[in-house]
Amino acid sequence: MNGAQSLVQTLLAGGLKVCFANPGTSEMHFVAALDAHPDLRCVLCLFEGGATGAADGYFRMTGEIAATLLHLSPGLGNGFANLHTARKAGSGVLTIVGDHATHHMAYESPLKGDVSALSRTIAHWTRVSPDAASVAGDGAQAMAAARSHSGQLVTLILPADTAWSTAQGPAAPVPALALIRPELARIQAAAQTLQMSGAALMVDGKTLHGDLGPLAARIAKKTGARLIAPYLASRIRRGAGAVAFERLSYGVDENAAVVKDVQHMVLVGAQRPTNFFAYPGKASLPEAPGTAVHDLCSRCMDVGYTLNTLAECLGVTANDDFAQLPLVLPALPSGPMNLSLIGQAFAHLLPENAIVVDESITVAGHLIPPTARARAHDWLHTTGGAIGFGLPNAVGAAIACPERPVFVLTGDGSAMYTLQALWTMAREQLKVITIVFANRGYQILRGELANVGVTEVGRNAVRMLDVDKPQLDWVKLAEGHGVPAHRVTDVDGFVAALQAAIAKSGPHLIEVVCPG
Ligand SMILES: Cc1ncc(C[n+]2csc(CCOP(=O)(O)OP(=O)(O)O)c2C)c(N)n1
Repeated sequence: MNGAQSLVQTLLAGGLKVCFANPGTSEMHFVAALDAHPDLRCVLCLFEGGATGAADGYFRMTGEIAATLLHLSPGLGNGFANLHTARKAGSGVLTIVGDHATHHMAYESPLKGDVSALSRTIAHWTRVSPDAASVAGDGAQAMAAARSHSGQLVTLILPADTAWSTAQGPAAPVPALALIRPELARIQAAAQTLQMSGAALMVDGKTLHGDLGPLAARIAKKTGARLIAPYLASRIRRGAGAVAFERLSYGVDENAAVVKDVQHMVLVGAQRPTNFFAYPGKASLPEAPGTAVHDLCSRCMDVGYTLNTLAECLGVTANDDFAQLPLVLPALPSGPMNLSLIGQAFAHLLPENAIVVDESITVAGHLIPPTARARAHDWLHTTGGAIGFGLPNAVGAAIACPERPVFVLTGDGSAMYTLQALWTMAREQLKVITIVFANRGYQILRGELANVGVTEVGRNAVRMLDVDKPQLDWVKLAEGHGVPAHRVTDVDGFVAALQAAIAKSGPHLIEVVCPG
């Protein structure tokens, strides 16, 4: 058995099911070892950002880690932006990077680079396997690290000779670290704080989509505290039956308005709210000066224990009721192109238990409100603010949940970053419906230019913000990747295309030609 085989068997023994891959020569022994184990699903992504984004989507929907297989430092670099987004989402990802054989590193070969240094700027845990005998043990440790602290980014770097040299055999799985818990006295104090006037319970992570959501809502109801979720959630349950979370906002002023009356902000599994960007003369933090921020339980700690203990302190029981959203479907609209009506049509047609991956940037304001009370669904945001997350994330979500339809809402600018994910959707026959809002530009940046005080927009600015001349043809781009597609220019066309896409199997793309 060689090092690569010992690693694959270790990963399988540890419960790994999927590897999103973009291999090269230095990973060929690993590829050969994977070939002997069809029970580990290998998905080719055609770009490393596709692989890392898919692993993020997979974790968001399963709470389980997937692996990515990347090629030296250029491969890891290509995967960086979506690792950044995964980190902000709190996702665990096991990244395996092949590197040159140890003796080859003495020379300046074309692909030589500092993989460790690159990894350490983004990953929580980085290790270079020193020899074939260590690879299996390092693999088991890497899996444990990726599952620890509720999910971490982990990079295991395999010099090619550690993969091809003789190894002893696979290693037994290593358990993830136990989650750290806040002291009981701090939880008891927080229970008191939540009953004070102006208190808010800020939650994030799995509280937004699992059983902990109703628990947090019951705590909020019992104490009178507001229950607030971030603007960008890695995954939030929405629609009929979901918890009615208040949400923070994108804009600095809107964000400040949400929390202006909060005097005590209790964070449980949530980070301190921070505005997206700094602007001249505007604050970085949304809360009013003097607001007390109580960091009770960080998101890498034991959020379940903390909320359950808070509930015990307060006498909250599973029989207490809490505010749940009712089903309210807008009527099916028709007429000329109008983004508000497109939002209503989407809300009307969204199937039960769908997954929505949202990178629709400026169009989101038309899509989020009407879907709030649609059929129950999960909504995944671009937590890291780095565009190019949507299509790959949908690949991972669809592989994680093959029985659920996945919708990607994306701007045309964002979709261009990682459009080769369409090919993976076609090859794997994933039920992903991609809706591209083709406003032919970076619309949000036009607004941001105005935000920094620019009133005269000249040739250079226009040429950096318009995605036009030549015009992108999303139908041809999709078809060229093996995904059937429609272009729609009015609401009726959108309704018909979406109904048809929902009714059939496999992926589909709808290009919505819309104003900026
Ligand atoms: C990796 C990365 N590069 C650049 C940006 C800056 N940026 C933010 S939004 C955006 C354009 C988005 O355009 P599109 O997806 O078409 O959405 P629209 O603004 O038109 O609604 C850009 C370039 C970013 N957020 N991330």
